[in-house]
Amino acid sequence: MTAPGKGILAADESVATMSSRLEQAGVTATADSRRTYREILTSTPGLAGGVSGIIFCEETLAQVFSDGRPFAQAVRDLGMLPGIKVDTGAKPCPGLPGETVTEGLDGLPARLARYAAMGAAFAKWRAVFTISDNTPSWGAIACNANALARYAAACQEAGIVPIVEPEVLMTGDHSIQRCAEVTASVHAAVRQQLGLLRVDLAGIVLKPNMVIEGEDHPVTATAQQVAEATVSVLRAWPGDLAGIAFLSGGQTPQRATANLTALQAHRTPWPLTFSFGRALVSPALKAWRGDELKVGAAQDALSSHVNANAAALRLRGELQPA
Ligand code: 5MM
Repeated sequence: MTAPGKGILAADESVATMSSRLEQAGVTATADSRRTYREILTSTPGLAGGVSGIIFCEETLAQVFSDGRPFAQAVRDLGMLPGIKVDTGAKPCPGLPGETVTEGLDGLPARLARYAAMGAAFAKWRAVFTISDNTPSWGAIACNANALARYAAACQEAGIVPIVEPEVLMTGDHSIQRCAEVTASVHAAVRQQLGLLRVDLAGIVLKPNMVIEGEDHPVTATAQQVAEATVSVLRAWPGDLAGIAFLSGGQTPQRATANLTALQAHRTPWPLTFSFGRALVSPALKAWRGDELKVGAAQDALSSHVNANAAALRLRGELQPA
């Protein structure tokens, strides 16, 4: 999953999110249009050159390619690993108005056994934190960190590699410094809970947000500032973590790639790669719009963004100080 020069493609939008993105692109949302779109992405020629694994949602993992092969099998045949999002979404957190807790722990071991039998090699769980004057609260941080750790422990017992995704959203007008403080607090709680549940850090991939200003903040940080602030927060993680794969969080594809490039200039004990969703697939969806004559254009768009990010990873050796 953290092979040199490769990242992870996040194509695990929930049915609701995927449907709304398809409708916005002028495509009627059905189980089959969601399937077709995921097959177009997955079968992009040469994708395995820059992508080690693809995350799907449960619906896609249960679907088949147009030639009848289950998605998990087709992905493996193409030289990548199939993964599955196993949380059931961020839901209102009782007692904490306006905040969420990510659910999906009930029955998780049985579901993980089923996903493993369907061919899933890894899993993903995303906790979501919003920055405002009084959020995230310690309560929201604590219960989401505990759920992430329980999920990760269950994955390791099931022989599935967990991607642990604590996402501090870009929504808001906060500064990059405030994002750094909140991200550091969230990570500290996640590390503590992973430790309490004896999760083997060498067997997890952390999927964090980059440390970046809120989307309504008046000043846009440079890629070097984002990289510096991000690595400063991440240095609290021990060196035995298997790898760090960033989400894009609503950054433009160009900014996400520039920031990923700047991150490669920092010497770290773990690989710093990408697990982007929107920053990889948005241009492809825009190019496709449900038109079968545009499948090639959609795949070219995905390829070009995957290749740009994979190229950034290959700069690691060159950009780091000797
Ligand atoms: C692809 O989107 C994933 C699932 O979102 P929903 O369950 O809300 O539909 C999401 O978890 C994604 O994997 C991460 O947020 C990273 O995606 P971005 O677009 O932020 O890189």
